[in-house]
Amino acid sequence: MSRLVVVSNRVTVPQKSGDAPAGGLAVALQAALEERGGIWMGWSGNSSGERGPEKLDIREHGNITYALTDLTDTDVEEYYHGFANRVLWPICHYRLDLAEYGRKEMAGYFRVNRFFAHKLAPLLKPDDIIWVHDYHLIPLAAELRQMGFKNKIGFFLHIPWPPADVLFAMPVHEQIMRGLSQYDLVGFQTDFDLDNFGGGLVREGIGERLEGGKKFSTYGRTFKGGAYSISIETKAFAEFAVKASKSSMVRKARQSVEGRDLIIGVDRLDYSKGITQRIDGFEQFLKLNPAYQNKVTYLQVTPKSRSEVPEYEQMQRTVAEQAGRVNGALGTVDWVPIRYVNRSVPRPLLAGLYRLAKIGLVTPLRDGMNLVAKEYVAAQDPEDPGVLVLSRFAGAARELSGALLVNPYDIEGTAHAIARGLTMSLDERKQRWEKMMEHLLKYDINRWCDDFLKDLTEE
Ligand code: ADQ
Repeated sequence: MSRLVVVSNRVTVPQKSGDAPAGGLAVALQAALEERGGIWMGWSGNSSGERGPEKLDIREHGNITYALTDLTDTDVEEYYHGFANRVLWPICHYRLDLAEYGRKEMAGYFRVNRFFAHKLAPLLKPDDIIWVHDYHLIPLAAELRQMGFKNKIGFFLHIPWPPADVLFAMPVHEQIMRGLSQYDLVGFQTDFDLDNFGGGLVREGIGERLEGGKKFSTYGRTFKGGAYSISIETKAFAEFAVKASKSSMVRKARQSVEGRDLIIGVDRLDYSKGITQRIDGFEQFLKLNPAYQNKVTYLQVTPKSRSEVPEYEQMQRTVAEQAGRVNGALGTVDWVPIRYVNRSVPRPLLAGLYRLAKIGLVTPLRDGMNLVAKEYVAAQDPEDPGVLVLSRFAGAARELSGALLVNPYDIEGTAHAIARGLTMSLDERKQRWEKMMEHLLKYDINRWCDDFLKDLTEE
C-alpha cells in the first residue's frame, strides 16, 4: 500500500496524554496515516519574523512523520490573513462585499504555496498518495507538477464552492481554477458545490463536465470530481456525550438553567455563521410567544476567531451589544434570556450541553458542512431527543433531513421554527432524530476518509 502524505495549513500533532482529545478530522486522518504510514505537513502556526524559516521541524509518532514549517511575518500577513482569509473565505461564502483583493496578497498566496511545495519535495517518494486540504493550498499541486511530480494528488475543499458569477468577481479566479485542474481528484462537501465548480468551467468556456459531472476536462487535463460530506466520529461522540452528561460540570450547567428549556448555539465567531440573524430570530420568538418568557434560556458559545482581522473584532462587539440589548429589553431580575459566552468550552462540557439542549440552533448564512449540527444530533438521548433547527444553506442540510430547515435571513421563519421545536411531540422528535442518527452512523468521518481515498487511488 502506498504511503499517504497529508498537507494542510495547520497540522494536528498528537498532544501529551491528558490534553483535550483531537477533533474528528484529526482522528480520521491520523488513522489513515497510521494504517498506510505517512507524512502530515503544514504550517506550525509560528512566525520566523522577517528571516526565512529554518529547516522543517520533524516529529515522529508511530508510523507518522509530522513536518512543520514556520512562515515569515510577511508570508503570514499576505498568504494567511490576506488572500486566504480576506479573499477566498468571503468569496467562497458568497460575500463579495467583504472580499479585499490586493495583488500583494495574491502574490504572497502563490509564493507560500511554492514554498510549501519546495519544502515537501525532498520528503516525497514516487508512489506516495498526496492529499491536500482546503482553500489555503489550492495551487500546491500545480507547483508540484511543475517540479516534475507525477504522484496521485487529491484535494478536498472544506468550505463551499460558489457559483460562477460570485467566483468570477475574484480577479484571479482563472488561476485558481487552473490550480484545481492539476489534481487527480477534487472533492467538495456537497453535490451543489460540485455543480458550481463544473458550472464555472463551462460558463468560462474553459472546460467540460464528463460522466454526469464526475469528471472534468480543462487546461489539457482530465480529472475526477466528487462530493464527500465530512462527518464526525458518530458512535464515539454519542458515547462521549452520555459520559459527559453525568459530569459535575454538566450537572452545574443543568442547575444553572433552573428547569428552563435550553437552546444552544455553538460557533466560531465568524460572519458566515449567521449569529446576529439568529439572535434576532430568538428575540422575535420571545416577542411572538410571550408565554415562553422566563421559560427558556438561549446559550450561545462563540470563542473569538481571527481577532486580528478588524471585521471580526467589530463583529465581536456587535454580537455582545446585541445580546445585551435583548437581555436588557426582555430579561427580568431572575432571568437572562441570552447567555453569550465568548470563550471556547471544553469538549466534554460541549457534548453534555448539546445533550441537555432541547434545541440545537445551527443557522449559518453559508457553511461548507457544519459539524456542530452533526455533533448535536449524535449527542441526543434516544429516549428524549432534542430538535435540530438547521439552515438550509449549511452543507449538512443536504443530509440531515430530520432537521427543521430554516432560511436564516427569514427572522420570523427562525422564530417559528424555535416555537415548533419546543412544542414538538416526543414521537415526532424521535422519528426525526432516528432518521438522522441512522444516517450519521453510516456516514461517519471514517467513511468520508475511505470514500475519498478510494476514489483517489482507483483508476
Ligand atoms: P468550521 O467553520 O470551524 O469548519 P464547524 O464544522 O461547525 O465549522 O466546526 C468545527 C469544529 O469546531 C466542531 O467540531 C465544533 O465542535 C468545534 N467548535 C465550533 N465552535 C466551538 C466552540 N464554541 N467551542 C468549542 N468547539 C467549537 C470548516 C467549515 C465547515 C466544515 C468544517 C469541516 O467552515 O463548514 O464543516 O470545516 O470540514
